[in-house]
Amino acid sequence: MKPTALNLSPSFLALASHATEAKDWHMRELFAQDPQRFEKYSLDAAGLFLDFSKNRFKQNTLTLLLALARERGVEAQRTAMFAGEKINITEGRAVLHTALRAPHDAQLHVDGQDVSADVHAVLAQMQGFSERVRNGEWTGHTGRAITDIVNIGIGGSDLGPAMVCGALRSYRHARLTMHFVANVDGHDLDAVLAAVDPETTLFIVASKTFTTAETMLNAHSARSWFLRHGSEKDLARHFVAVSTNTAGVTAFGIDPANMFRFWDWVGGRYSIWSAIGLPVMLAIGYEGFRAFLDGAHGMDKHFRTAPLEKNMPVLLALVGVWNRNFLDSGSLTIAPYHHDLRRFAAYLQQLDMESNGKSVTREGAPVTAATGPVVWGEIGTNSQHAYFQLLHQGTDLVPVDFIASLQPTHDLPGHQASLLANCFAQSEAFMRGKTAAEVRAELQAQAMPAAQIDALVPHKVFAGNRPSNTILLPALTPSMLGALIALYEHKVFVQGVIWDINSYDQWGVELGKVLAQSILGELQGKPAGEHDSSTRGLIALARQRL
Ligand code: G6Q
Repeated sequence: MKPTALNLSPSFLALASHATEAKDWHMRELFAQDPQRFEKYSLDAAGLFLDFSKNRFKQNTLTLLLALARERGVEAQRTAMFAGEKINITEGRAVLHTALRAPHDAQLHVDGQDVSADVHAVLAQMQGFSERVRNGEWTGHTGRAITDIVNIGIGGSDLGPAMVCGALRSYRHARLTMHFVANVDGHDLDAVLAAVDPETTLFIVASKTFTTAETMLNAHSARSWFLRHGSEKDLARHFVAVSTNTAGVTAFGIDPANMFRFWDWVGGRYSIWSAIGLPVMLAIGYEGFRAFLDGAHGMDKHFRTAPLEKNMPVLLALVGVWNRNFLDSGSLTIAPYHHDLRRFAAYLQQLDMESNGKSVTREGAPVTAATGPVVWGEIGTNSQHAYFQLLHQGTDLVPVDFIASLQPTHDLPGHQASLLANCFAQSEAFMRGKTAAEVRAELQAQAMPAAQIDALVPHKVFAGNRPSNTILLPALTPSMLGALIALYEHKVFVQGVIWDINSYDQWGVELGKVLAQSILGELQGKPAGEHDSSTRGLIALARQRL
């Protein structure tokens, strides 16, 4: 049955009318009116803590949002995803990243394939290989142990392992340094090659399709670089692949015995849990990787079984829908207050924007309400000294997700308390703001002349009432990082269901994969094609230099 257009659904209409009242609420008052607001609007799940009380809503807002989730079929779609139904309708695929982190005894068959057995067979292969590299048994061609691992991949085959290896830096093997090359810009690979030794470097060519132009060019260049130092027969000790394309891997010259498989039901941006996570297992070991998977599985269990009103990914998603569709916020800032999470915003940017950056419904009709926000961000406290100004006093409403861990993995005195103090102070300031009376009192206490105070007050007033969530981890462990990523994956899923879009295709990315091909030919000497004058002029300029 065709679903009702979102903007005509009863709960959406009720929320739209409710939002006209909400325009007059200030969170200061909401907190003053309800001393239990924090207790009511915060929860624990899978080891994480979420405080969503600093958003502009009342209990009846939440009731309406939960009704919207039910009306849009979140529960049924959740069941369909976990059961391996082909919810990625434009590609005819199941969406089963949750199966990658399920325990050994989980039973799941899709199209006659024993998904669980396949997943655990590859995990065992990864374990055997990573243990040999880590204990020095797997050596380079001259018998020296591996010291550097270079992952060559892009998008989903780069951002996940790069972010997770950075985040779990303090758990890494002391001998192994991880490098990530994604960009077709040769400066990326060049910088890495300048820093590594061909005798002790292992390249992982990571590509689901094994056809992505950037990755193939980088892999071929790395291969040529290696062959200046070693011979063809030595390649097997220095190149392994992660892919779904055995023929492509073999054609490149990588022994299929050194290939780690995954499957078309693993989307690129959801692939960190698959063999794409091989750099993570090499860096932190099998046990660490298993803990990472288990942490995510803990969040899966919570998401799958908790009632919607006590379900962390659902509540995070609903607050996001409220901000996006009813308070007109166009973007979401991610502010991790943990230095090792410095690629986290970039990771979430892909997860969220590639999934929910869509403007037609699952049935192919234009959407009738705004979909995914622009997701961006940087670590705190650095971001406070850069763009937080606009978040405090600019004209756009930009909700913030603060993410912090209570325990650090360093033992430098004083830093952690200072970091957390900043994180909590910012969320308080976004919520409270500062009134003209408060500013005036502050300036009077400094004995400033009245005329000067009058001139300064408007500049120093903060409206406040700016929404934020705070997510706390006990510590940034493999397991808690797994839970955190899974939280956002399910949040994105819930929003996609509410907006009735396919969160699992990415035609925009596919377009990018073919667009440059014809111009590349022209830059390399083929006759110029049909272009506008700007593109023609740029190609001509570049041809003079290439
Ligand atoms: C992710 C996207 C995209 C993809 C890259 C790399 O969901 O599909 O980012 O991961 O384009 O693709 P390959 O792994 O096939 O090289």
